[in-house]
Amino acid sequence: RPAAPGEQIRMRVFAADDLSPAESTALLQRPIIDSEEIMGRVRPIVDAVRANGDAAVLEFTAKFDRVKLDHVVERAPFAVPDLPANVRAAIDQAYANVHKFHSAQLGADTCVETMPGVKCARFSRAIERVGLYVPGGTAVLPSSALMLGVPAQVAGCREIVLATPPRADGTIVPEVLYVAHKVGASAIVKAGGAQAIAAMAYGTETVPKVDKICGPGNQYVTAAKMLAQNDTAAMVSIDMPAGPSEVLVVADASSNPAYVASDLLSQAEHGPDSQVVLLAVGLNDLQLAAIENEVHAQASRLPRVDIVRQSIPKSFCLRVSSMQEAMQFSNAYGPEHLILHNDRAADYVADVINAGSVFVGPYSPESCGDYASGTNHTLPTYGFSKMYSGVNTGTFLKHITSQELTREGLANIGQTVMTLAEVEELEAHRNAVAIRLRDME
Ligand code: HSO
Ligand code: ZN
Repeated sequence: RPAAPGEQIRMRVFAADDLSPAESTALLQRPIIDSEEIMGRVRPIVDAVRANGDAAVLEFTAKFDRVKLDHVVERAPFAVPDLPANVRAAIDQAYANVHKFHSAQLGADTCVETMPGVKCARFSRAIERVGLYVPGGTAVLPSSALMLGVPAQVAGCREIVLATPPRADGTIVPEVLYVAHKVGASAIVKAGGAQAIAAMAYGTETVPKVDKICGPGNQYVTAAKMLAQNDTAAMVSIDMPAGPSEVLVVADASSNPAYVASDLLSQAEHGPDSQVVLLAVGLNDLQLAAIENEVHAQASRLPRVDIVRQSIPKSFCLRVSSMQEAMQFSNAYGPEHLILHNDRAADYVADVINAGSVFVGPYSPESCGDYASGTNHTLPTYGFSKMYSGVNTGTFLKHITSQELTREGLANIGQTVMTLAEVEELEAHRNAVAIRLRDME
Protein backbone atom coordinates (compact mmCIF):
# COMPACT_ATOMS: atom_id res chain seq x y z
CA ARG A 1 0.00 0.00 0.00
CA PRO A 2 1.42 3.45 -0.91
CA ALA A 3 2.11 5.82 1.98
CA ALA A 4 -0.60 8.45 2.31
CA PRO A 5 0.43 12.13 2.40
CA GLY A 6 1.50 12.89 5.97
CA GLU A 7 2.13 9.25 6.79
CA GLN A 8 5.72 8.10 7.42
CA ILE A 9 7.38 6.88 4.23
CA ARG A 10 9.12 3.73 5.38
CA MET A 11 10.44 0.40 4.19
CA ARG A 12 9.22 -2.91 5.56
CA VAL A 13 11.73 -4.30 8.07
CA PHE A 14 12.64 -7.98 8.52
CA ALA A 15 15.20 -9.64 10.75
CA ALA A 16 17.11 -12.43 9.02
CA ASP A 17 17.12 -14.47 12.24
CA ASP A 18 13.31 -14.53 12.39
CA LEU A 19 12.76 -15.63 8.79
CA SER A 20 12.11 -19.19 7.66
CA PRO A 21 14.12 -20.34 4.62
CA ALA A 22 10.95 -19.94 2.52
CA GLU A 23 10.46 -16.39 3.77
CA SER A 24 14.01 -15.32 2.97
CA THR A 25 13.73 -16.92 -0.48
CA ALA A 26 10.55 -14.92 -1.02
CA LEU A 27 12.50 -11.71 -0.31
CA LEU A 28 14.81 -12.49 -3.22
CA GLN A 29 11.90 -12.66 -5.66
CA ARG A 30 11.15 -9.78 -8.01
CA PRO A 31 7.55 -8.84 -8.84
CA ILE A 32 6.09 -11.42 -11.21
CA ILE A 33 5.68 -10.17 -14.74
CA ASP A 34 2.78 -11.69 -16.68
CA SER A 35 4.71 -11.98 -19.91
CA GLU A 36 1.92 -13.79 -21.78
CA GLU A 37 -0.47 -10.91 -21.25
CA ILE A 38 2.14 -8.36 -22.35
CA MET A 39 3.21 -10.44 -25.34
CA GLY A 40 -0.44 -10.62 -26.36
CA ARG A 41 -0.62 -6.84 -26.48
CA VAL A 42 2.75 -6.32 -28.11
CA ARG A 43 2.54 -8.95 -30.87
CA PRO A 44 -0.12 -7.11 -32.93
CA ILE A 45 1.90 -3.88 -32.70
CA VAL A 46 5.05 -5.61 -33.93
CA ASP A 47 3.11 -7.35 -36.72
CA ALA A 48 1.49 -4.09 -37.83
CA VAL A 49 4.83 -2.28 -38.04
CA ARG A 50 6.32 -5.19 -39.92
CA ALA A 51 3.43 -5.18 -42.41
CA ASN A 52 2.76 -1.45 -42.77
CA GLY A 53 6.06 0.24 -41.89
CA ASP A 54 6.07 3.98 -41.31
CA ALA A 55 2.27 4.31 -41.54
CA ALA A 56 1.87 1.92 -38.60
CA VAL A 57 4.59 3.68 -36.56
CA LEU A 58 2.91 7.05 -37.11
CA GLU A 59 -0.45 5.59 -36.15
CA PHE A 60 0.87 4.11 -32.87
CA THR A 61 2.70 7.33 -32.03
CA ALA A 62 -0.57 9.23 -32.46
CA LYS A 63 -2.41 6.66 -30.36
CA PHE A 64 0.03 6.01 -27.50
CA ASP A 65 2.09 9.24 -27.34
CA ARG A 66 -0.72 11.47 -28.59
CA VAL A 67 1.63 13.13 -31.06
CA LYS A 68 0.71 13.55 -34.73
CA LEU A 69 3.83 13.40 -36.89
CA ASP A 70 4.19 13.39 -40.66
CA HIS A 71 7.54 11.60 -40.70
CA VAL A 72 9.25 9.07 -38.45
CA VAL A 73 12.96 9.71 -38.91
CA GLU A 74 15.31 12.66 -38.53
CA ARG A 75 18.60 12.14 -40.38
CA ALA A 76 22.01 13.52 -39.49
CA PRO A 77 23.36 16.17 -39.54
CA PHE A 78 20.98 17.21 -36.78
CA ALA A 79 20.22 20.84 -36.01
CA VAL A 80 22.06 20.89 -32.68
CA PRO A 81 20.06 23.01 -30.27
CA ASP A 82 21.35 25.82 -28.10
CA LEU A 83 21.82 24.35 -24.66
CA PRO A 84 22.63 26.27 -21.48
CA ALA A 85 26.44 26.40 -21.19
CA ASN A 86 26.48 24.45 -17.91
CA VAL A 87 24.35 21.66 -19.38
CA ARG A 88 26.55 21.41 -22.46
CA ALA A 89 29.68 21.32 -20.27
CA ALA A 90 28.18 18.61 -18.06
CA ILE A 91 27.30 16.45 -21.07
CA ASP A 92 30.79 17.04 -22.49
CA GLN A 93 32.42 15.98 -19.20
CA ALA A 94 30.24 12.87 -18.88
CA TYR A 95 30.91 12.00 -22.53
CA ALA A 96 34.68 12.32 -21.99
CA ASN A 97 34.67 10.06 -18.91
CA VAL A 98 32.40 7.41 -20.40
CA HIS A 99 34.45 7.51 -23.60
CA LYS A 100 37.72 7.09 -21.69
CA PHE A 101 36.47 4.13 -19.65
CA HIS A 102 34.88 2.37 -22.62
CA SER A 103 37.93 2.93 -24.86
CA ALA A 104 40.01 1.07 -22.28
CA GLN A 105 37.70 -1.91 -22.81
CA LEU A 106 38.81 -2.32 -26.43
CA GLY A 107 40.89 -5.42 -25.74
CA ALA A 108 43.89 -6.31 -27.86
CA ASP A 109 43.61 -9.00 -30.52
CA THR A 110 45.10 -12.33 -29.51
CA CYS A 111 47.33 -14.69 -31.47
CA VAL A 112 48.57 -17.95 -29.99
CA GLU A 113 50.75 -20.67 -31.50
CA THR A 114 49.08 -23.72 -29.92
CA MET A 115 51.57 -26.16 -31.52
CA PRO A 116 54.58 -25.42 -33.71
CA GLY A 117 53.13 -24.15 -36.99
CA VAL A 118 49.53 -23.90 -35.70
CA LYS A 119 48.59 -20.27 -35.18
CA CYS A 120 45.16 -19.30 -33.80
CA ALA A 121 44.03 -15.69 -33.66
CA ARG A 122 41.04 -13.76 -32.40
CA PHE A 123 40.14 -10.26 -33.54
CA SER A 124 37.08 -8.08 -33.10
CA ARG A 125 34.79 -6.30 -35.53
CA ALA A 126 32.03 -3.89 -34.70
CA ILE A 127 28.42 -4.91 -35.22
CA GLU A 128 27.62 -2.85 -38.29
CA ARG A 129 24.18 -1.38 -37.53
CA VAL A 130 22.86 -0.88 -34.02
CA GLY A 131 19.59 0.49 -32.65
CA LEU A 132 19.66 2.29 -29.32
CA TYR A 133 16.44 2.76 -27.39
CA VAL A 134 16.27 5.86 -25.20
CA PRO A 135 13.12 5.80 -23.06
CA GLY A 136 10.87 8.79 -22.55
CA GLY A 137 8.19 8.37 -19.91
CA THR A 138 8.35 10.19 -16.61
CA ALA A 139 11.85 11.64 -17.12
CA VAL A 140 13.98 12.79 -20.06
CA LEU A 141 17.01 10.56 -20.25
CA PRO A 142 19.88 12.01 -22.26
CA SER A 143 22.18 9.99 -19.97
CA SER A 144 20.78 6.79 -21.47
CA ALA A 145 21.60 8.07 -24.96
CA LEU A 146 25.15 8.63 -23.74
CA MET A 147 25.50 5.24 -22.05
CA LEU A 148 24.40 3.42 -25.22
CA GLY A 149 25.85 5.75 -27.85
CA VAL A 150 29.39 6.07 -26.51
CA PRO A 151 30.24 2.35 -26.40
CA ALA A 152 28.70 1.91 -29.87
CA GLN A 153 30.86 4.77 -31.14
CA VAL A 154 33.99 3.44 -29.39
CA ALA A 155 33.36 -0.05 -30.83
CA GLY A 156 33.18 1.51 -34.30
CA CYS A 157 29.61 0.69 -35.35
CA ARG A 158 29.04 1.94 -38.91
CA GLU A 159 25.43 2.99 -38.36
CA ILE A 160 24.01 4.13 -35.03
CA VAL A 161 20.23 4.57 -34.95
CA LEU A 162 18.64 6.13 -31.90
CA ALA A 163 14.96 5.73 -31.08
CA THR A 164 13.17 7.91 -28.58
CA PRO A 165 9.57 9.03 -28.12
CA PRO A 166 8.94 12.60 -29.31
CA ARG A 167 7.79 15.36 -26.98
CA ALA A 168 4.20 16.64 -27.13
CA ASP A 169 5.15 19.16 -29.85
CA GLY A 170 6.74 16.44 -31.97
CA THR A 171 10.33 17.52 -31.34
CA ILE A 172 13.21 15.56 -29.80
CA VAL A 173 14.52 16.38 -26.31
CA PRO A 174 17.37 18.86 -27.09
CA GLU A 175 19.88 17.17 -24.77
CA VAL A 176 19.22 13.83 -26.51
CA LEU A 177 19.79 15.53 -29.88
CA TYR A 178 23.10 16.89 -28.67
CA VAL A 179 24.21 13.45 -27.47
CA ALA A 180 23.07 11.87 -30.76
CA HIS A 181 25.27 14.38 -32.56
CA LYS A 182 28.27 13.69 -30.28
CA VAL A 183 28.12 9.92 -30.66
CA GLY A 184 27.75 10.17 -34.44
CA ALA A 185 24.23 8.75 -34.76
CA SER A 186 23.00 8.72 -38.35
CA ALA A 187 19.28 8.68 -37.65
CA ILE A 188 16.79 9.35 -34.88
CA VAL A 189 13.53 7.44 -34.89
CA LYS A 190 10.85 9.62 -33.31
CA ALA A 191 8.92 6.80 -31.69
CA GLY A 192 8.84 4.87 -28.47
CA GLY A 193 7.49 1.58 -27.16
CA ALA A 194 7.10 -1.66 -29.06
CA GLN A 195 6.57 0.21 -32.34
CA ALA A 196 10.04 1.77 -32.16
CA ILE A 197 11.66 -1.60 -31.47
CA ALA A 198 9.77 -3.27 -34.31
CA ALA A 199 10.70 -0.49 -36.72
CA MET A 200 14.43 -0.95 -36.01
CA ALA A 201 14.21 -4.76 -35.99
CA TYR A 202 12.51 -5.08 -39.39
CA GLY A 203 13.24 -1.70 -40.93
CA THR A 204 10.61 0.48 -42.60
CA GLU A 205 10.62 2.80 -45.63
CA THR A 206 12.64 5.32 -43.60
CA VAL A 207 13.86 3.48 -40.50
CA PRO A 208 17.11 1.57 -41.14
CA LYS A 209 17.00 -2.09 -40.17
CA VAL A 210 19.62 -2.83 -37.47
CA ASP A 211 21.52 -5.95 -36.35
CA LYS A 212 21.28 -5.43 -32.59
CA ILE A 213 18.95 -3.45 -30.35
CA CYS A 214 20.10 -2.18 -26.96
CA GLY A 215 18.68 -0.07 -24.20
CA PRO A 216 16.31 -0.05 -21.28
CA GLY A 217 12.57 0.32 -21.51
CA ASN A 218 9.26 -0.64 -20.00
CA GLN A 219 7.66 -4.08 -20.22
CA TYR A 220 6.32 -3.42 -23.72
CA VAL A 221 9.74 -2.42 -25.01
CA THR A 222 11.30 -5.51 -23.43
CA ALA A 223 8.57 -7.77 -24.84
CA ALA A 224 9.09 -6.33 -28.33
CA LYS A 225 12.85 -6.88 -28.05
CA MET A 226 12.28 -10.52 -27.04
CA LEU A 227 9.79 -11.11 -29.88
CA ALA A 228 12.15 -9.62 -32.45
CA GLN A 229 15.10 -11.64 -31.15
CA ASN A 230 13.12 -14.87 -31.46
CA ASP A 231 11.98 -14.14 -35.03
CA THR A 232 14.51 -15.35 -37.59
CA ALA A 233 12.81 -13.07 -40.14
CA ALA A 234 14.08 -10.09 -38.13
CA MET A 235 17.66 -11.40 -37.70
CA VAL A 236 18.36 -9.15 -34.76
CA SER A 237 19.84 -9.64 -31.29
CA ILE A 238 19.31 -7.70 -28.06
CA ASP A 239 21.47 -6.66 -25.11
CA MET A 240 19.54 -8.28 -22.25
CA PRO A 241 16.09 -8.67 -20.75
CA ALA A 242 15.11 -5.77 -18.50
CA GLY A 243 12.99 -5.31 -15.40
CA PRO A 244 12.44 -2.40 -13.01
CA SER A 245 15.53 -0.59 -11.73
CA GLU A 246 17.11 -1.80 -8.44
CA VAL A 247 19.55 -0.90 -5.71
CA LEU A 248 20.85 -2.87 -2.74
CA VAL A 249 22.60 -0.83 -0.06
CA VAL A 250 24.76 -2.37 2.66
CA ALA A 251 25.07 -0.24 5.80
CA ASP A 252 26.61 -0.80 9.21
CA ALA A 253 27.11 1.29 12.34
CA SER A 254 29.89 3.27 10.62
CA SER A 255 27.62 4.43 7.78
CA ASN A 256 26.24 7.95 7.48
CA PRO A 257 22.42 7.59 7.72
CA ALA A 258 21.81 10.62 5.50
CA TYR A 259 24.06 9.26 2.74
CA VAL A 260 22.45 5.83 2.96
CA ALA A 261 18.95 7.33 2.74
CA SER A 262 19.92 9.52 -0.22
CA ASP A 263 21.11 6.50 -2.17
CA LEU A 264 17.97 4.50 -1.39
CA LEU A 265 15.84 7.41 -2.59
CA SER A 266 17.77 8.05 -5.79
CA GLN A 267 16.66 4.62 -6.91
CA ALA A 268 13.17 4.90 -5.39
CA GLU A 269 12.39 8.04 -7.40
CA HIS A 270 12.85 6.25 -10.73
CA GLY A 271 9.40 4.66 -10.66
CA PRO A 272 6.67 3.12 -8.52
CA ASP A 273 8.08 -0.33 -9.29
CA SER A 274 11.71 0.51 -8.37
CA GLN A 275 13.27 -2.20 -6.17
CA VAL A 276 15.09 -0.83 -3.13
CA VAL A 277 16.79 -3.05 -0.55
CA LEU A 278 18.71 -2.07 2.59
CA LEU A 279 20.88 -4.62 4.37
CA ALA A 280 21.41 -3.34 7.92
CA VAL A 281 24.49 -5.08 9.31
CA GLY A 282 24.45 -5.28 13.11
CA LEU A 283 22.49 -2.04 13.54
CA ASN A 284 20.63 -1.50 16.80
CA ASP A 285 17.10 -0.05 16.80
CA LEU A 286 18.34 3.49 17.28
CA GLN A 287 20.79 3.27 14.38
CA LEU A 288 18.14 1.82 12.08
CA ALA A 289 15.66 4.51 13.15
CA ALA A 290 18.22 7.16 12.16
CA ILE A 291 18.22 5.83 8.59
CA GLU A 292 14.42 5.49 8.54
CA ASN A 293 13.99 9.06 9.73
CA GLU A 294 16.37 10.31 7.06
CA VAL A 295 14.46 8.38 4.38
CA HIS A 296 11.20 10.00 5.43
CA ALA A 297 12.65 13.49 5.83
CA GLN A 298 14.51 13.51 2.53
CA ALA A 299 11.66 11.80 0.66
CA SER A 300 9.16 14.39 1.85
CA ARG A 301 11.20 17.14 0.20
CA LEU A 302 11.46 15.44 -3.20
CA PRO A 303 9.48 16.72 -6.20
CA ARG A 304 8.80 13.07 -7.06
CA VAL A 305 7.57 12.21 -3.56
CA ASP A 306 4.42 10.65 -5.02
CA ILE A 307 6.50 8.01 -6.80
CA VAL A 308 8.59 7.42 -3.66
CA ARG A 309 5.41 6.99 -1.57
CA GLN A 310 4.67 3.98 -3.79
CA SER A 311 8.14 2.47 -4.20
CA ILE A 312 9.50 2.76 -0.63
CA PRO A 313 6.66 0.87 1.13
CA LYS A 314 7.14 -1.96 -1.39
CA SER A 315 10.86 -2.12 -0.61
CA PHE A 316 12.44 -3.69 2.45
CA CYS A 317 15.22 -3.59 4.99
CA LEU A 318 16.75 -6.86 6.12
CA ARG A 319 18.62 -6.87 9.44
CA VAL A 320 21.60 -9.21 9.36
CA SER A 321 24.33 -9.74 11.93
CA SER A 322 27.47 -9.99 9.80
CA MET A 323 29.01 -8.76 6.57
CA GLN A 324 29.33 -12.36 5.48
CA GLU A 325 25.55 -12.76 5.78
CA ALA A 326 25.04 -9.49 3.91
CA MET A 327 27.23 -10.49 0.99
CA GLN A 328 25.58 -13.90 0.84
CA PHE A 329 22.12 -12.31 0.57
CA SER A 330 23.34 -9.74 -1.97
CA ASN A 331 24.86 -12.43 -4.19
CA ALA A 332 21.66 -14.46 -4.03
CA TYR A 333 19.63 -11.35 -4.94
CA GLY A 334 21.99 -10.22 -7.72
CA PRO A 335 21.20 -6.49 -7.60
CA GLU A 336 21.54 -4.15 -10.54
CA HIS A 337 23.41 -1.69 -8.28
CA LEU A 338 25.24 -2.65 -5.09
CA ILE A 339 26.30 0.19 -2.80
CA LEU A 340 28.73 -0.65 0.01
CA HIS A 341 28.42 1.90 2.81
CA ASN A 342 29.98 -0.37 5.41
CA ASP A 343 33.33 0.06 7.08
CA ARG A 344 36.29 -1.03 4.90
CA ALA A 345 33.93 -1.29 1.94
CA ALA A 346 36.72 -1.90 -0.58
CA ASP A 347 37.67 -5.13 1.18
CA TYR A 348 34.30 -6.64 0.30
CA VAL A 349 34.42 -6.09 -3.46
CA ALA A 350 36.27 -9.42 -3.72
CA ASP A 351 33.20 -11.14 -2.24
CA VAL A 352 30.83 -9.81 -4.92
CA ILE A 353 29.72 -12.60 -7.25
CA ASN A 354 26.47 -11.22 -8.70
CA ALA A 355 25.83 -7.49 -9.29
CA GLY A 356 25.54 -5.14 -12.25
CA SER A 357 27.81 -2.43 -10.85
CA VAL A 358 29.34 -1.81 -7.41
CA PHE A 359 29.64 1.55 -5.63
CA VAL A 360 32.37 1.46 -3.03
CA GLY A 361 32.39 3.62 0.08
CA PRO A 362 30.54 6.70 1.32
CA TYR A 363 31.67 9.03 -1.48
CA SER A 364 30.50 6.87 -4.39
CA PRO A 365 26.77 7.54 -4.83
CA GLU A 366 24.99 5.67 -7.60
CA SER A 367 24.23 9.02 -9.25
CA CYS A 368 27.88 9.31 -10.28
CA GLY A 369 27.68 6.05 -12.19
CA ASP A 370 24.23 6.94 -13.52
CA TYR A 371 25.61 10.07 -15.17
CA ALA A 372 29.25 10.79 -15.41
CA SER A 373 32.02 8.80 -13.71
CA GLY A 374 32.64 6.57 -16.73
CA THR A 375 30.92 3.24 -15.96
CA ASN A 376 27.79 2.27 -17.83
CA HIS A 377 24.33 2.59 -16.30
CA THR A 378 22.60 0.11 -18.60
CA LEU A 379 22.80 -2.84 -16.24
CA PRO A 380 21.14 -6.22 -15.71
CA THR A 381 18.08 -6.13 -13.43
CA TYR A 382 15.65 -8.75 -12.13
CA GLY A 383 18.48 -11.04 -11.00
CA PHE A 384 19.93 -11.26 -14.51
CA SER A 385 23.26 -10.05 -13.12
CA LYS A 386 23.81 -13.75 -12.44
CA MET A 387 24.43 -14.36 -16.14
CA TYR A 388 24.49 -11.01 -17.98
CA SER A 389 26.95 -8.11 -18.00
CA GLY A 390 25.87 -4.52 -18.26
CA VAL A 391 26.26 -2.73 -21.59
CA ASN A 392 29.93 -2.27 -22.40
CA THR A 393 32.12 -1.84 -25.46
CA GLY A 394 31.99 -5.59 -26.05
CA THR A 395 28.21 -5.35 -26.37
CA PHE A 396 28.79 -3.78 -29.79
CA LEU A 397 31.56 -6.11 -30.95
CA LYS A 398 31.79 -9.62 -32.32
CA HIS A 399 34.92 -11.69 -32.00
CA ILE A 400 36.13 -13.53 -35.06
CA THR A 401 38.74 -16.26 -34.91
CA SER A 402 41.20 -17.31 -37.59
CA GLN A 403 43.93 -19.90 -38.01
CA GLU A 404 46.91 -20.41 -40.22
CA LEU A 405 48.81 -23.69 -40.32
CA THR A 406 52.16 -24.22 -41.98
CA ARG A 407 53.14 -27.54 -43.62
CA GLU A 408 54.94 -28.34 -40.41
CA GLY A 409 51.87 -27.38 -38.39
CA LEU A 410 49.63 -29.68 -40.42
CA ALA A 411 52.14 -32.50 -40.02
CA ASN A 412 52.13 -31.93 -36.25
CA ILE A 413 48.35 -31.90 -35.79
CA GLY A 414 47.24 -34.09 -38.69
CA GLN A 415 47.07 -37.47 -36.92
CA THR A 416 45.00 -36.02 -34.04
CA VAL A 417 42.44 -34.58 -36.45
CA MET A 418 42.24 -37.77 -38.52
CA THR A 419 41.72 -39.91 -35.43
CA LEU A 420 38.88 -37.71 -34.19
CA ALA A 421 37.31 -37.70 -37.67
CA GLU A 422 37.39 -41.50 -37.62
CA VAL A 423 35.69 -41.54 -34.23
CA GLU A 424 32.91 -39.39 -35.66
CA GLU A 425 32.88 -41.44 -38.88
CA LEU A 426 33.26 -38.32 -41.00
CA GLU A 427 35.49 -39.56 -43.78
CA ALA A 428 35.57 -36.33 -45.79
CA HIS A 429 36.95 -34.58 -42.74
CA ARG A 430 39.70 -37.18 -42.37
CA ASN A 431 40.46 -37.04 -46.07
CA ALA A 432 40.93 -33.26 -46.08
CA VAL A 433 43.99 -33.83 -43.89
CA ALA A 434 45.12 -37.11 -45.43
CA ILE A 435 45.18 -35.72 -48.99
CA ARG A 436 47.61 -33.01 -47.92
CA LEU A 437 49.81 -35.25 -45.78
CA ARG A 438 50.21 -37.65 -48.73
CA ASP A 439 51.49 -34.81 -50.90
CA MET A 440 53.97 -33.87 -48.23
CA GLU A 441 55.54 -37.36 -48.02
N1 HSO B 1 19.63 4.44 -12.41
C1 HSO B 1 19.23 4.23 -13.79
C2 HSO B 1 19.88 5.12 -14.77
C3 HSO B 1 19.57 6.57 -14.68
N2 HSO B 1 19.53 7.28 -13.56
C4 HSO B 1 19.33 7.44 -15.68
C5 HSO B 1 19.29 8.55 -13.87
N3 HSO B 1 19.16 8.64 -15.16
C6 HSO B 1 19.60 2.82 -14.23
O1 HSO B 1 19.26 1.88 -13.32
ZN1 ZN C 1 19.28 6.41 -11.64
